[in-house]
Amino acid sequence: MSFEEINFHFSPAYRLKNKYGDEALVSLYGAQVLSWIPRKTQKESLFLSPLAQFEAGKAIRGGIPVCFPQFGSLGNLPAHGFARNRFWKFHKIEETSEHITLSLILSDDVETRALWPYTFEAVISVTLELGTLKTQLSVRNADQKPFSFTCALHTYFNIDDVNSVQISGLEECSFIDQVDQGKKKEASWNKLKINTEIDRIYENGSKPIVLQTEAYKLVIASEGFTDSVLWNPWIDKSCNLKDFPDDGYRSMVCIESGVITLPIKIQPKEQWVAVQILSIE
Ligand code: TA6
Repeated sequence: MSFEEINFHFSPAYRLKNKYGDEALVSLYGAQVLSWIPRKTQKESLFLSPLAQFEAGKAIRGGIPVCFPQFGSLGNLPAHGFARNRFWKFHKIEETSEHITLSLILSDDVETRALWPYTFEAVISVTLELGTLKTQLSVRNADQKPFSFTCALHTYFNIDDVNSVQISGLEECSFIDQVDQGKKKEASWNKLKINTEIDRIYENGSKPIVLQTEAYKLVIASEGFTDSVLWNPWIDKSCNLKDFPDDGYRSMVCIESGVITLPIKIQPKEQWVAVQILSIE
């Protein structure tokens, strides 16, 4: 196992390696996983935009952005909340013979309280095992009053070609179609094809999703997350994102684990935990 702190653009970052040769890179800024290279494929599994902006206050386009305490524009905070636009703090590193876990912590401060008037502690724990990357989000209510939040691990996957990727596990789930006025739609029951902008919030519980590309088969499982988001910006939106290549839609798909449709409410001193488990088969 190895753990190395490096400078990555404007932020400290931590390079994790396990004894099998799996590697991950996690930035202190946003507590964002930026790279995961399983030994089994020796390929980058996560998409990181070549035009990503590495500037304090801006979200890094790619990897696993942490959306907290708000998903998307479902509230009056900046899009996807503030957690991905702030420097977290190193919390701890834990190692066993089989895995290495890095934990980073974000607590409230005068800026966050001006946006979201609560005292909290959020911890992101990234665990690297053989062929598996676990990303756990825990939120503790350190306030005297209850608070509610929505969240997601907005994971960008690297794919060879959007025309050949296959996604299964969502066929039976109803979804909210964000590109059709947020209409609730019934299960499509057929193989998912991405050939236009797709932005769907599936209430799929913790049912695993399988992403099959030409290079690898990846299972996206979770515990504690109740919804999954499927997003590909396609052509027009790609051209309108300045931190994203015009043809970037061909090489990525976001499959995100979150709690979106039914906000989480925690009482003072309570803690909520959920984990996304990515496994290469
Ligand atoms: O997760 C899908 C989504 O909510 C899309 O609607 C799109 O806005 C995407 O997130 C990216 O959001 P961002 O704020 O990172 O540009």
